[in-house]
Amino acid sequence: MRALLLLAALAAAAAATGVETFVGHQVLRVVPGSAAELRSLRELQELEHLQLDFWLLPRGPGAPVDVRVPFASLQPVKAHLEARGVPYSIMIEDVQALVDREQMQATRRRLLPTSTTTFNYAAYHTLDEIYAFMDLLVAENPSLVSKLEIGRSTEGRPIYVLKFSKGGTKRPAIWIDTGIHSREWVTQASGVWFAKTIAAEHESDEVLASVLDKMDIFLEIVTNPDGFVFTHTKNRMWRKTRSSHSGALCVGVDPNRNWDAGFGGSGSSGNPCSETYRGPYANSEPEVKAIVDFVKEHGNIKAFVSIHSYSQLLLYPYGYTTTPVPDREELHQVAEKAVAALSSAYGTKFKYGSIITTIYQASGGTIDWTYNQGIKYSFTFELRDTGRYGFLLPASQILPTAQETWLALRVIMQHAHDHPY
Ligand code: 0X9
Ligand code: ZN
Repeated sequence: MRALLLLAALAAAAAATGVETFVGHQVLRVVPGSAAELRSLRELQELEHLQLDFWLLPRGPGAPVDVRVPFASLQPVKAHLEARGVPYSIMIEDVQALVDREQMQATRRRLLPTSTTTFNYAAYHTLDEIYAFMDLLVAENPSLVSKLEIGRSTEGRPIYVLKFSKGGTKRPAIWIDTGIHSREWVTQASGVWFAKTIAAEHESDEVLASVLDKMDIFLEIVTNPDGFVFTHTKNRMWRKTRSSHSGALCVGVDPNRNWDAGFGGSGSSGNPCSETYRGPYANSEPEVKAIVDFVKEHGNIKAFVSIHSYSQLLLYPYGYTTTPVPDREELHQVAEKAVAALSSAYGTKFKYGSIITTIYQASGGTIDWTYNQGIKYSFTFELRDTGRYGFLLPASQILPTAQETWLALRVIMQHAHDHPY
């Protein structure tokens, strides 16, 4: 009863401050069994007034589609599916209940960290806490770690990259980014854990030590800072950037459709209100442009790994075309080794393959651009889970998620180290 009252109070307080709530929203899973059932889902996608939020987009017959349905749309959506004989199940009964649980766990601590040793890696953190963590890590490891500001977000926030380097100039490098989609919280949390793990194990972990003898590692933990702040303050389900482009009624661009690789093609939207809005032109988003400029100016990045959630996938290019990449064979083998290492920790199963054959066509995506820039080892992950909690993965899964992913990253880094090009 007391918990219920607390929840009611939290919801009321949230409503009063303009915070988006998800009371009574459900996440439905639909597995279309035929092309006709898939069409029924695509019809739903077109109905903007329903305000549906596709957590997993329609891909093809047999592939699950997860969709967050606001309370007011539940009846029409279920009726639409039932009338067409499309089966569905309820993955999340009440989205707000999970958001509240996450918030209650997080409010136990709200002090800025004072050391990377006492930092709670098993909790979700705000932007300020993560930025404070970065400064602590740099201060505690001055000969290994430095912090670069590679640009500013639309709302003027600094965009930081951690550099792990034992010396040299423009050494061949490995790039890792997390959190380009702001609501994919387990990715930023994993990024924090990778940072402290690199600092803690750069001598004891033989693979890491040999990688860092020849290469540098760049890690961008909060790749979409404006979106991330928005997920903490206004709308936990925010995915895009926070830019407004002239004339658009809706805010934000999908930063994984804004890159100059097949930009504007299918698998992206020209509608500013869509969750996959590509933006007015390639690199329109300062968060994307900052990385583009950095990669070009550096000129010696050999592996590029962009980390998303959820679905448990390890993917390589392309997403915008079915034409296989020239390095398909090698990338496929690296992915196979990486997912084997990943599952050795907790048995978590990852599928792997090219983006377009494994999920769906997505144009203007990060790693298609990096691959076309000549970065052969371009990969993208979709971390846990497969839909039980989706973007609302309980904090208790942060450490296992980060640990298993790290094993896969080590394989990719070692392969890049052993196969210079
Ligand atoms: O649609 C996307 O951008 C990715 N899925 S997500 O749920 N994280 O939004 C899939 C596109 C494939 N590319 C990458 N995973 N980068
Ligand atoms: Zn994503």
